[in-house]
Amino acid sequence: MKSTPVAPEVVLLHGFTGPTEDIVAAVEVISAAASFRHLKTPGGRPMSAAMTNCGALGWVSDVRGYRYEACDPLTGRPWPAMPGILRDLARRAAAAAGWPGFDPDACLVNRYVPGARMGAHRDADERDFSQPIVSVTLGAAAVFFWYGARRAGTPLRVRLEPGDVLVWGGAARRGYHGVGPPLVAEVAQGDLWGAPARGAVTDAPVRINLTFRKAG
Ligand code: MD3
Ligand code: FE
Repeated sequence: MKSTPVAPEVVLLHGFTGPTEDIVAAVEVISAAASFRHLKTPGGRPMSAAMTNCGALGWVSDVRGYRYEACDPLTGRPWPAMPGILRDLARRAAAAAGWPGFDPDACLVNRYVPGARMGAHRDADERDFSQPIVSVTLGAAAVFFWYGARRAGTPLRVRLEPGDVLVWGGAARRGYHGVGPPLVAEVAQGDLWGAPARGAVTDAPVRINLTFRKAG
């Protein structure tokens, strides 16, 4: 398995998921129980990525601020349980990157349609910063921006492909980061039967990102 150290304590595991059908099916089960929704920032603006959660805790944002909650505010019910296939994936990825024993209790699911993005921020609502964060890209690719300790200067750009898994630990866990909109998949080859030519836009790209955390 190819892996690239992006920065100190940031490891990109290329294609770590293997085939993604079962992972995508698990996300469909989650979103059937807890719908994707556009959370509002504390300032009252809707976020461009749609979100849902699974696991004992789910990340929410509203006029009262950012926090983790045990229940979905839309339904009042607990967030859907974290499917074993997702928990195992996160644990295996963390171990492969050098953090054995990762035990995530929260998985934030972000959905990006064309134009949706996430500006530079850092994840600071979790209790235990000694635990890593594991992030999984599904569907379309996107460019990830890594600023590091300060939200300034030119970020490092890393293209995340579907099936890639990023693991962040140590000091990198507190780093500033963001992500651009989903990128259109280029058609590998034109053909004579009406398929689009190389580089043509096909379906609107949708990227799903799973972010596993130890939040509580
Ligand atoms: C580095 N999500 O949900 S994943 C987020 O593509 C978030 O959906 C982006 O940033 C996305 O908070 C980026 C990669 C990621 C996630 C959390 C991190 C990188 C991180 C926390 C600390 C450092
Ligand atoms: Fe983040």
